[in-house]
Amino acid sequence: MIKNLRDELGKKEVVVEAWIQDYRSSGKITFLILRDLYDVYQGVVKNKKIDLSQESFVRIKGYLKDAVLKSNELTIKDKELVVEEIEIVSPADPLPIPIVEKGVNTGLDKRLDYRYLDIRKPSVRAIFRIESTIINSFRRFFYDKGFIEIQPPGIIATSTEGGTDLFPIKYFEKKAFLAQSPQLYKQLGAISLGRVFSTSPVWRAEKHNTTRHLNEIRQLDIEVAMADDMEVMKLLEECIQFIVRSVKKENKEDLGLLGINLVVPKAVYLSYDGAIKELNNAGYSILHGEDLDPGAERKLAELYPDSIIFVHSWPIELKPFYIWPKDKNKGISAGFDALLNGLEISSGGQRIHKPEVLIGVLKEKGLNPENFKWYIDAFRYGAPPHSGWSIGLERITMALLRIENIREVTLFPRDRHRLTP
Ligand code: AMO
Repeated sequence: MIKNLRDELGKKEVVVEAWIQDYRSSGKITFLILRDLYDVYQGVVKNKKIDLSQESFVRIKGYLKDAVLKSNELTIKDKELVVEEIEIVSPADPLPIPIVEKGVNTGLDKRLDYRYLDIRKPSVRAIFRIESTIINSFRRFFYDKGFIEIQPPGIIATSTEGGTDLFPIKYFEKKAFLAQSPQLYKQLGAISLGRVFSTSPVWRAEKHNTTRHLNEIRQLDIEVAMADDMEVMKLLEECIQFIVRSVKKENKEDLGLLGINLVVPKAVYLSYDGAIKELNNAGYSILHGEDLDPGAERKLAELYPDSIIFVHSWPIELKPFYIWPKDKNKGISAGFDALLNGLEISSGGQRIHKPEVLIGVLKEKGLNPENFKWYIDAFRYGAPPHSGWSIGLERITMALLRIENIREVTLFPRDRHRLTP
């Protein structure tokens, strides 16, 4: 385990391990900028010739002249570590990208080529520490409510969200696909286990290359028996508020580093009809029957700042085949989306739990019920009504941290052109 400086505070003689973020020599003195998992601080080497390079990993024996830990944050102004012995544990070759951005910033594409180095930057690491809190607090929220965490399959036989955006794979003598959602399996979990959640990677072969879409994402899903769309929207509201409170509490330093002041969002509930009316009244022209485009999502965020905006009761034709037709005469479904800071972060709804309704909707949507026989049959044995939703992990991270490009919040993004590292 890395010996961080703050673990050693209070001792006369310290042993620390760190990366050499930078160094400069002046006469017989060498100044080191050292970085460990928590802090960046200065080391001073006197009368020693050492072979240094940026980002080499070193072990140092020395003593602190004047380090103080203030509210969990090491103040390094005027504080220094006097180096008595230094061992280069792992030397670094010349760096292909700078770890400290000075003046000109490296382009995102180049940074992603060397992502394993890029994530050494404190501001980049802060993003992934926050993302870790997001997943963890999602888990904690539902685990504490008695939900069961399930592990849905990643290889599937049928499309869940529509047929065109699946990655086909060869599965021995059969054709299979990478899962684009745990959707059908979490439903089967809920109708027998009651209340389930999952965190899983999913793959979508969407060709468009945008700042908000990737081909591999992580989804935080829930599915609840005997709950309707309104009840699971309330759970989503409370879950997001819990996540934000957790990040505020557990990632104070990271948020400070990123300059983000997080506000626990309130919730606003709009029907699809209502949202379309409000948008048009606010001068954003959009037709009834159209999906909300990014501009419409941003406009709603302007109208309701610092809010989770739920848009519910969507037209049946705009929602997937498994969504319950709430009012067939009016053409309204029990599907919803949730927007945060101008971005869709989640969607969900009540599901169809009756085989004959499911067969009808599949046909209406031009899908062949034969391909879904195993799924339809699962509802023939006392399947309770059920509802759920899915949060895109990268999307909620972007929305909370107000980051424009989804690649920034993805450790090793997979997009139309990128498959390495
Ligand atoms: P949907 O397809 O809307 O619904 O996905 C749910 C959430 O996942 C995120 N998301 C994406 N993020 C980045 N790139 C993509 N290509 C991408 N696709 C989706 C979004 C989105 O809101 N099975 C349903 C959910 C349900 O009904 O429970 C589903 O997957 O944040």
